[in-house]
Amino acid sequence: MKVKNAGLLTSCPKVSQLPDTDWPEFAFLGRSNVGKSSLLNALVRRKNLAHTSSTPGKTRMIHFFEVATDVEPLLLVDLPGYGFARVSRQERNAWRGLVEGYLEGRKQLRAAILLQDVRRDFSDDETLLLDWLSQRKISAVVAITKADKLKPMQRKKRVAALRSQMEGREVPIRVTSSQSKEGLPELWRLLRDHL
Ligand SMILES: Nc1nc2c(ncn2[C@@H]2O[C@H](COP(=O)(O)OP(=O)(O)OP(=O)(O)O)[C@@H](O)[C@H]2O)c(=O)[nH]1
Ligand SMILES: [Mg+2]
Repeated sequence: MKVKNAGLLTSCPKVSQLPDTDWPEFAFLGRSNVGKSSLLNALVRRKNLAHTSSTPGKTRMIHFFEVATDVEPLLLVDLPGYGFARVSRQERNAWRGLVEGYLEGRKQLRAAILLQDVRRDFSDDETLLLDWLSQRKISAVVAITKADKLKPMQRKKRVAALRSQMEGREVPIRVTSSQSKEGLPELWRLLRDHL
């Protein structure tokens, strides 16, 4: 898929303010700092369209990016990350309300892309999210991020470990790096298959 143009459509702090659009959407979901905004930028080949953060967990809004492609227009959705330390129960509940509210009610959502750092194991956060999505019949894709951080042999081992941690869940996995750009055409192809 060729990206012709991309720009911010809107940023939403509340489920009640989601944009009333009907373009197909793909949402980036994952732990804070896993590389959601970076992957989104890399996919549309724009350096800092989605803001990457040196202060994890600052993103408390859902950002919608319009993307013109050679196939059809679509939206890429940058969701706030979870799992950073020292958040109150109230903040956790706010995250849950916003993200789950979006995912549950969004008819045009074609797939949720769950990101996972190649150097870390899946935690309950990720497996519970995958099961939550599956129960709601929301298609999920796993994008393993930051592949450039490991040498080929180590990476192979880590990807195999992550595959086995999926415990038979039938979710496609792509190995990516926003830095080296590897895996991005493969991820685009997978997304296109969900259009
Ligand atoms: N080496 C390398 N670093 C990456 C890659 N992707 C992201 N990073 C770095 O990881 C950090 C976090 O990236 P973000 O894209 O801001 O992560 P995020 O998931 O959007 O974080 P939140 O918005 O806080 O939830 C930044 O310092 C990025 O430069 C990658 O593929 N390779
Ligand atoms: Mg981000």
